[in-house]
Amino acid sequence: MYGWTGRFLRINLNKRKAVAEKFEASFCRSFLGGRGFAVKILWDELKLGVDPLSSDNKLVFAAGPLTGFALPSSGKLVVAAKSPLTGGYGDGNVGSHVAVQMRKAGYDAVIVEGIAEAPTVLLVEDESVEFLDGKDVWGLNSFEAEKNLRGLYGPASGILLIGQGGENLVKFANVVCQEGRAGGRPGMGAVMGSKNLKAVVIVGSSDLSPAYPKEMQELGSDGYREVMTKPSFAFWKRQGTMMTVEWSQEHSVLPTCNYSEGVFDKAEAIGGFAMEKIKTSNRGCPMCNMTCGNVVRGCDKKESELDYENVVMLGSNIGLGDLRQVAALNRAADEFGLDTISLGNVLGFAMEASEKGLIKEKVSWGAFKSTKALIGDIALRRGLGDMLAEGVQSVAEKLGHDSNRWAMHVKGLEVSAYDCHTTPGMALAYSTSSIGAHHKDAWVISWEVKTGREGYGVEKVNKVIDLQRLRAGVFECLTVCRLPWIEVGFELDWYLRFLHAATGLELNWNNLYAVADRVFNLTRAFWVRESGENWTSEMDVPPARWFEEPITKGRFKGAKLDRGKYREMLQAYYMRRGWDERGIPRKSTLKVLRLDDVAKQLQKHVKLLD
Ligand code: PTT
Ligand code: SF4
Repeated sequence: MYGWTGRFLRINLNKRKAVAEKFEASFCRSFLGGRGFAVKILWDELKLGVDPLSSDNKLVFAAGPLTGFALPSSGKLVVAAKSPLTGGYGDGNVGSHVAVQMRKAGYDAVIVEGIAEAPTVLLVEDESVEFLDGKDVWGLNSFEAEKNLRGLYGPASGILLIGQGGENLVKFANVVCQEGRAGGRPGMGAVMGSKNLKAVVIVGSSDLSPAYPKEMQELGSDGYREVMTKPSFAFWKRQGTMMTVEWSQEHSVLPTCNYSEGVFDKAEAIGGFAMEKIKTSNRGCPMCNMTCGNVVRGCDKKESELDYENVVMLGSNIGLGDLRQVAALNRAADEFGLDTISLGNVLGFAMEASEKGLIKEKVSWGAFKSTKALIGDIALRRGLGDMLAEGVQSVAEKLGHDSNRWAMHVKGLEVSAYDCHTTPGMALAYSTSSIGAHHKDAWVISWEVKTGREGYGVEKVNKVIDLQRLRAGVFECLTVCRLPWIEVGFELDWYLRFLHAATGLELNWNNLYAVADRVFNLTRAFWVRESGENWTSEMDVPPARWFEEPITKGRFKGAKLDRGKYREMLQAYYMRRGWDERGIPRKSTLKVLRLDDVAKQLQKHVKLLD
């Protein structure tokens, strides 16, 4: 087998045991890697109804067949588990030296089981696995802990870790690394914390062997060169994802004050051009020449790496229009290891709840100092912070008074940084995403804004599915960064050529879409199995605010979504996916995708239609 190492490393923290396991070539062809491997492992191995923060949950770090080769933007992996935030399938994609080192150590994935007795650092050096005492780094923020570990294991080591947010089981804690890379929005950091695992350190020493080494080398250099010749490359290096702030403002989709508006009075002050004025350098993931992390100094004098989502959620969505202050909040989130999207969402919700008198604490829009203090309280679970650490769905359940109508989440995962009062297609993308309201599976909004945002027609459904195939399927299984394709127009066929050189397989797009559909349906099956007969199509409906409270500012003043039309669009989506009216895959759909065993299993928990 070429391309894949053909081995998983299974770690049992209770028993302090590590076993390398081989897997079959047919497994690779069916699930490809990354999210595909992760969801298959979790489907097969997790008991139904397992508590996500218990010893029985498993944390999977999975790479793809291109990871670690000298190919554009290929230094990423997927981190996955049953989510403590949503109760469903959860994952995230993070750029990290761990991705490269894990493959060089000879593994396509690391599966972590059980709970360590005391804080632990897992050290993997090729075949050697050690369970090190982690008490010196437990309690440190992620920057301090990483510096400490890097001092011990060298600059080339791969290190993925959690901050105090993960240690304290904040439901939206993520895993972080390299002072500004982060992933696993639905609480993957909390799962790691529940296992008493502060950090994973991997050092690998073997070279990966592709099927066609010469072809691989040539394609790699040609690919990097091609990326750099794209007309938008230079501007991308200047602003990265930050250019989207101005775009969102222009198109009235910039989340503002808990998604009550789509424009922000101070958008310019937190936009890409404002960022350029204070930018000091670029950082990025391994194997990437597009390095898009914009490093600035915040008002706390510390460095902070700015991306669109971070700035919007900790800026306009909480009414804060000072970029250096936003940068300081973002730095705090990275230090504590809290997902910035869910954090900004929870903070915006708390500000609105405070304004409406639903909580006694004063949490004001745009107030920097008290917000920074509240972030600390969330990470350390103090006072109001303890309640907010459970995520917006749970807080709304506690507060009542119809606050669930403006709790901005789908299936428990807080909405990312695009307001959908005027974009039904994006609302559908959020609502049908594999992990809850994340934009990663189908960022349809840019197409929708260009081609007509009013419609709820089948062309939008088709576009969402096409994007889900590519983004949720192909990119998350390959685990390579999708930004070269989206942002500078690096053509998709490069990935077929890369796959050929790496694996020796002549794969075409139909082959890859079949994998994507298989993985997407298996992910849906995971959610449905957990919910059983409680599963309904309501799970795929976006927050009530977008249907009930029109925006009051900007050129789309008065606009909101239409519930009846949304439901029709959702049914069209289900039909095209081969799912029934509840959004559950039909037996025939699972059969075509060679998931007959999944259908058999699922039928024990919910009635499947033919
Ligand atoms: C991703 C989500 C995003 S999406 C952002 S900014 W973005 C936030 N970044 C956070 C952060 O930073 N610190 C923090 N404490 N929490 C954060 N939460 C948010 O997490 C990221 C880039 C970006 S920047 C994007 S769009 C692309 N995402 C990709 C993806 O999902 N898949 C893929 N194959 N390629 C991608 N390329 C891009 O990667 P989640 P990163 Mg990310 C500081 O994690 O859970 O998937 O949520 O990993 O290495 O930081 O790169 O405007
Ligand atoms: Fe990482 Fe940005 Fe490069 Fe993608 S483009 S691999 S997110 S640095």
